[in-house]
This record gives sequence, C-alpha cells and structure tokens, in this order.
Amino acid sequence: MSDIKKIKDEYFLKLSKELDINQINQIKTDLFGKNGLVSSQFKQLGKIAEDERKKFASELNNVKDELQKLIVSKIEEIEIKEINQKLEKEKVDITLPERPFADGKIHPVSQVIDEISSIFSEIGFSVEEGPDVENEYNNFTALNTPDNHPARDMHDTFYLDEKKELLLRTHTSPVQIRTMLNDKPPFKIIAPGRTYRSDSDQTHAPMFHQVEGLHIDKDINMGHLKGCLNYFIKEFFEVDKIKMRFRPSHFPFTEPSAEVDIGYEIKDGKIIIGEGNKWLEILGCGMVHPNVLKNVNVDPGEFQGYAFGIGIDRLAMLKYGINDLRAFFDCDYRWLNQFGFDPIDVPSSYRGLSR
Ligand code: 2NL
Repeated sequence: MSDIKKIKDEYFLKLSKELDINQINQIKTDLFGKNGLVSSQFKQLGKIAEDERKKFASELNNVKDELQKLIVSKIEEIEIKEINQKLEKEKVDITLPERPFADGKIHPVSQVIDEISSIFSEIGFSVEEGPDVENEYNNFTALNTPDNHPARDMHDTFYLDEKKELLLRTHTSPVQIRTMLNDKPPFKIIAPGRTYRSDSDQTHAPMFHQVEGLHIDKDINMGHLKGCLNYFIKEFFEVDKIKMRFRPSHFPFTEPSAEVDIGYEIKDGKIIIGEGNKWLEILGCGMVHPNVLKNVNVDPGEFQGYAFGIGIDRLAMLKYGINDLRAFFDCDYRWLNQFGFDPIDVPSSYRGLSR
C-alpha cells in the first residue's frame, strides 16, 4: 500500500471517532503543519521519477482534499452540537411569573428644570452647565463683586480652603462667565443647576436650585428682557395672561437691576397665578453691568444684554402645590411617590395647579 493510502486510511479512522475541537486541531497540525504527514509527501514530489510523478501528485491532492473536507465537516458538527447543548441548557421558561418591577419617579425639581429648559429652548436659548465647585473669580470677581463687597457676606458662602479661593458656587452665574470666557458673542444661554449658601430654615436649604439666563447681542435692551420673562412666566404657569411688575433693585452684576413680581390670588385654598391683586416676587434681573462684560473680554460699546436669576425650588413648590421645602431633599421615597412625576409625563399634559 502506498504511503498516501496509509495516511488516508489511518486518519479517516481517527476522524470517524468522537473528537473534541483540540483533538481535531491536533490532527490538522499532524497532517498539514509545517512538518505534517501530507506536507512531507508534497516535499517528496521532486524525488519521484518523472513518469510516476503525475499519478502520485494527483493521488496526493485527492487525499489532501478529502481529508480537509472531512476535517471541516467534523468542526461544523462540533459547533452545531455546542449550539444545541447551549440552547438546551439556557432554555427560557416563559411560563414563570414576572418579577415585581418598581417604577422610578422624576423629582419635581428635575421635572421643573426640564420644563424650564424646554420653554427657553423654544425661543433660542441653549442650556449650559458647569461645576458646583468654583473659584472665587468666576463666582464673585468677574461678576463685579470685589473683595470688600458686602454681597460676598450676604451670600453666606461655603468656602473650601483657607485662602477662600475655592468655594461652592452661590449662584449659577459662573457658568455664564465660563461660557463668555470660552466663546465669542452673541450669547443666548440658560444655566440651571445646584447652588449653595450657608442658610437653613423653613424656606431656605443650604443647597438649592437656580436657573440663570443671559442674552448678549448688539442692541439688546430691557424691552427684550420684559418680553422674554413675560413669555416664560405664561408658558411655565400655563396661563394666557399674566400680571407682571418690575421693581427697582440692586445687584452688583446688573445695572439697572429689577425684581419681578407676578399677580396672584388664593381661591378655594389654591393659588391662582396671573389674576388677583396680590404680588409674588419670583426673580431678579437686569442689564448686564459693563464691568462684567469687560471682565470676559466683551466690548460693552458693541454688545450688551440682559440677565436674570430664578429660584427653581420655590417655583416647583408654587406650580405643584408643595408646602415644605425641606421635604425636597429628604430623599423619602414615600414623598417622591406622591409628588414625583412619571417619566412619560409631558409638561403640556398638566393643566392648572391642582396637584
Ligand atoms: C436673583 C437674582 C440675578 C443675574 C442673576 C447675571 C449673570 C451674569 C451677568 C449678570 Cl453672567 N447677571 N445674573 C442677574 C440679575 C439677577 O439673580 O435673585 N436670583 C434668584
């Protein structure tokens, strides 16, 4: 029997047995590796007499093809077996009862931030964010609040180092400062987020939420500010008409500055926004002080605009009838289940303030 025939018979027999993938790989190497049996036979070709060579070569090629085909089919067989075993083992029992599934709720503050962001984005504002830990330049100095300014004490700042260089931001204005330092005017942004002041009672928490707005362009005036706030308040409280008044005020970063009140009344124990003859203060605003613009390399002769700051927590309490501010941050699931929002809720599905 020729060597080729012997190899064929021997390996057909081996491959007819139950083999795992390692054993098959070993056989592959034994036959077709660098010094494999079949490979060695090919090396013999040159030594064979010319009249024999053709027959030898064709026999060798046939055996090589047959062995390779057999190996491929063996590998496929193993793979199919593995898949079937896996399917058998990992069978899903679809008759099992489902596990109880607890729905999360959206915190009223998050809900209100989403509502405010979507209202302002309708009129071209984009949303910017920044870090809670700030430096005193971005939080105070750039905002025209120098070292000895009383507003620094008024803000009851949480300082983080002896030198009073790092602090927890007392408002979200530093976000606007960062944006203006990093970019070129015009600017039309809002900055919602957490803010901190060392203050805690029935109506103040040491951590609270603010949204500030900033619109800087050529020829922006106080009329634009009024129009923007009027639109915002109507959209937010979902009313067609609103009573609004501007009272003169003072902030170091704006000139002139104003506080804005909206009209309201109490009917059947519920607060109605936009009607009545009582006034509720809801935000502070003004035209950005030229010194602030200079500090962020904006030429006040060419660009000017307005800014405003709104406390979010009180707005959320007003809109959704929540009385105690402190419950906001207790992380009590029972409270959140009562006052929180389902993820699919959309602001416009809310009519009136009766929650
Ligand atoms: C308030 C008052 C205000 C601003 C915030 C601001 C920001 C920049 C420049 C100028 Cl970068 N102004 N923000 C302006 C006026 C008032 O907030 O009572 N907030 C609750």
